[in-house]
Amino acid sequence: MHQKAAVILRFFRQQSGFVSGEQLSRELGISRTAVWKHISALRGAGYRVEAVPSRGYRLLSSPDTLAAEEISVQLNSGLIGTRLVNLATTTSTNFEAFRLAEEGAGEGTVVTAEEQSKGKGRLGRIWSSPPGANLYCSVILRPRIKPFEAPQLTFLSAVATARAIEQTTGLKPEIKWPNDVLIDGKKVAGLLNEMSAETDGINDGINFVILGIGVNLNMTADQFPGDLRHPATSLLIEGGAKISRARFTAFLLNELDRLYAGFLDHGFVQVRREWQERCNANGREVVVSNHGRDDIRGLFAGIDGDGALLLRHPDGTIERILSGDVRVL
Ligand code: BT5
Repeated sequence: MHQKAAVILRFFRQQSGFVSGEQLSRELGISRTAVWKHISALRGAGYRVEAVPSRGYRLLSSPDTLAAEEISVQLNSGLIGTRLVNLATTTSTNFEAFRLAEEGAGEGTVVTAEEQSKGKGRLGRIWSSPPGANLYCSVILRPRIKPFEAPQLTFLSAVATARAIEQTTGLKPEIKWPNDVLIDGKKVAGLLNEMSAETDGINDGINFVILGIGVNLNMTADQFPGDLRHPATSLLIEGGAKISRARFTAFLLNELDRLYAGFLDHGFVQVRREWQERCNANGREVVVSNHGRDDIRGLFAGIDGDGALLLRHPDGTIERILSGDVRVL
């Protein structure tokens, strides 16, 4: 979006009601004809703007996009979202964010996309990403932690996503270890952490971490592929109301910002507590399947300080599990 058009939008939002063409032309230092051209461009981008000759312009509605201008006006974060990059289409926002991070993009940069042609799940799986329906975003972080601590950050995105769902819909999401957010047992969001690190054994450290977050917002039942591993849903299906994607994204980034600040100051303890409160498996019997190995059955006993799943066996011993799929029995 042209920078002047973005400024006009900001005026509309600060001043409810009409903004005169004369004021816009004065404040922006451009002619009334130029103002009119930017208004036309905004209309072309899906904004409904009323024009009344003696009064000026008034914003009636905004399109449901993830445009940076739409998200940033609703952000109150300190770090996350300081730079917002929205792509009309991309292979994967994680891939784009990784590339930007390698080129030096700053901590807190967020890449969103209207659609992904190769949305990534774990282990080479595909994340279904139809256009204009959902949130696909990737956040660049550069924490000074050790590579083995990086998985803890997935728990931040899970808690931030659960909070944002609660705040925007009133629905009660649950978190499933390690990276799913569920509503009523159905997957509504998936998280994918990726990292670039030095692991030479001497100066082990993280270059950056990409937090990939996919949330099904306005996806309809017919848009889900037929061969999903687990039942899936969207906030529209569960709550019956369309979600403003930009508003949801701003809520999510605001929460992630708070959680990340807390993580940097106090470590994993607080996030872990909230994550465990929101977990779907507390004290329940679960089966963990771990890619080719035999399924393991036991009682879910929470997560440890590294984020590993703790499974209690009938003889009382506790097993730490670092990866796998959990099913509550
Ligand atoms: C995940 O993988 O749940 C991680 C998904 C991360 C997606 C985000 S979107 C933004 C960012 N950019 C990316 O490219 N990725 C991240 P996993 O646990 O492996 O689950 C993948 C499985 O979930 C698939 O094999 C399908 O069975 C199912 N699935 C695919 N699309 C889905 C969807 N939209 N909603 C629910 N389930 C889905």
